[in-house]
Amino acid sequence: MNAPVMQGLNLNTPSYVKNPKLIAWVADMAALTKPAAIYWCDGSEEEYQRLCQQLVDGGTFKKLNPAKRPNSFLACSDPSDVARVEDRTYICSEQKENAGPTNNWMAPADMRKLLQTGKDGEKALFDGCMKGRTMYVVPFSMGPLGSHIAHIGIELSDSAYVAVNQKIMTRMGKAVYDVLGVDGAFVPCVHTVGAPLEAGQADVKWPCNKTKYIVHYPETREIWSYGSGYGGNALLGKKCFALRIASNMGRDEGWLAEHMLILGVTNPQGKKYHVAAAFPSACGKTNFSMLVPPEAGFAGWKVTTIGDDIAWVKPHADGKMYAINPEAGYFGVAPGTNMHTNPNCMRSLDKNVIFTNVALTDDGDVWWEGMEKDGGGLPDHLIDWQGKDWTPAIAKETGAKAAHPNSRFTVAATNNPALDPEWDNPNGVAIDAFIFGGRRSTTVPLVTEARTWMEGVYMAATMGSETTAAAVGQMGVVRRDPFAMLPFCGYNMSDYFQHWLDMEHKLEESGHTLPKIYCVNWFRKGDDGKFVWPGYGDNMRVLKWMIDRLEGTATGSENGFGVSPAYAEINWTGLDFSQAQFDSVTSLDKGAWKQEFALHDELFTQLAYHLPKALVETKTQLEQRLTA
Ligand code: SAT
Ligand code: MN
Repeated sequence: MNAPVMQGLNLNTPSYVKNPKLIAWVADMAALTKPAAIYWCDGSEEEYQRLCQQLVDGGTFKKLNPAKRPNSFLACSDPSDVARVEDRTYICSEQKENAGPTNNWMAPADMRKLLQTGKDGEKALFDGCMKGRTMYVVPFSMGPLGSHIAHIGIELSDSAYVAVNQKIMTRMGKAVYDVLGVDGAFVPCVHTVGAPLEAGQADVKWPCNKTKYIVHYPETREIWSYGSGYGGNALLGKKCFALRIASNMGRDEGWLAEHMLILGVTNPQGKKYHVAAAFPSACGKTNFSMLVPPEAGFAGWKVTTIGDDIAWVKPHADGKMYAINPEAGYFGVAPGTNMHTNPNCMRSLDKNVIFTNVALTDDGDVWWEGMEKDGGGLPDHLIDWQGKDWTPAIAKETGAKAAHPNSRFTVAATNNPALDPEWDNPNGVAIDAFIFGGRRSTTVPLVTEARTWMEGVYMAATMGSETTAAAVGQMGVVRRDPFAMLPFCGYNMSDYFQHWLDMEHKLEESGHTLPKIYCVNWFRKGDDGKFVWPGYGDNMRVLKWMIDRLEGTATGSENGFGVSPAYAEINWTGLDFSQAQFDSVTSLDKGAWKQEFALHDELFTQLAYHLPKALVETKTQLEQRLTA
């Protein structure tokens, strides 16, 4: 152990931590936040069990019935702290233009006053914010340890809930320090629930603060998070690092940090393809990444998961784009998950899971809306996510949900029976196709292949989606969500478009055929307001058409937007889906597209600064083809 650095507080630095910059930073942060103790996580199983028990003792965790859900826990948050807070999320670049019109911005100097140094006699938010609490030092690698694509972060947090979640979500532990060495680089991430404890004051089970700040300094690659203990606000490796900070790294270094699942799809002949797909939060990325092909008509086809939420994609000297999943676990949406929608996920959740904001059954297990479809029907009685009694009668009368719509499970990737053998390969997997999809009840067809890289980038850039419960705010309104990155792109969105356009030339130089780009929409609704496309496992039918296109066996037809399948090109074995139904999910309505292009115009007006001219030209061409 090193000698104490701070007055009155022992840093307790373990001897295996040898990075002076890291040690000095921890000392500085301890001096600012004034925790009662510092604990360096080693990532061991023993430590995980000990911290979970501590969370049980403190009331944050409830241990589930080990006969039903071994080694699993339920946490229920403060009702005000249930999702990402986009209006409290800031990109503090030196120049406002570099954050762009889609991000909240404050000058870094002003933000530092607010968070760190104080101003006009007012105390800084982080000053003493960890009083009475333990500061956990959480070392993690985003990506396989030591991979040339991976990066290291260190999260300082006063939440043990964060420490145990990070153990599942990242490669967390001692071994990170071996990679970091004496002078390795790391992304400093400081997180506090913003609820200091005065001497003798009892803690609450989910401490948080009404005031919230989720702050990124892209130039210095720092993350500061205040006031929330939930998901992407607090598990800083995820959206804050792996997307907002990493997108900045990617722009500077020539790679991509994307809100994408990665899957492997193997045909009956054993040939394997890799696909990366972007959808907004809570639009089925986890389901798609764990897809089980229909039994009938797809014998020998196999889908395997590499990642369910984030992809780091790097062009390689061999002319291909290689992707890794920087995460090591899944923080997925529970409601709607069942044996029909995602059997692999249900099996992943058998044991060793942390659940947040789902309901508790009378026999000490968990429940959420959608589980009734697995044969059991509705349970007679539950304790809902807010600790209140729930019965089918109460639900009918009040509409109360047993589980919060953004309730989540945290589970290790290794629990997934469909885990791809390459998921941990430090070199990543070569991507054959990118898919972009939004949640649109009208207008956007089931599947379209972009004719060119340029048109694919256009489709992704102008993507719209109906909002979900994953972020605080109104649900179900269509907003533009370029590349499903609207809340996650850590720099100017128009520069990000240009970065994507530049990839074409990077790869062309090495003589490679680029990945194909597809636009999909599983969510078209009929006149009855119901989804027409069955989705889930049946999305395999669309995926197979894409593979046929890659192999050159499907011709498709040009529809102005791009290339779409003919009805006869889709394998319909085992599904009763008529030509008329197919037409209703693939049709292009001229009137609707006129309105759609007006929305693209609005987006382009908002993004006018640095907007690539090529996108505006592409719009003119597509508009002529689609609405003429
Ligand atoms: O809260 S998270 O950002 O982790 C999940 C999501 O919104 O996609
Ligand atoms: Mn996500």
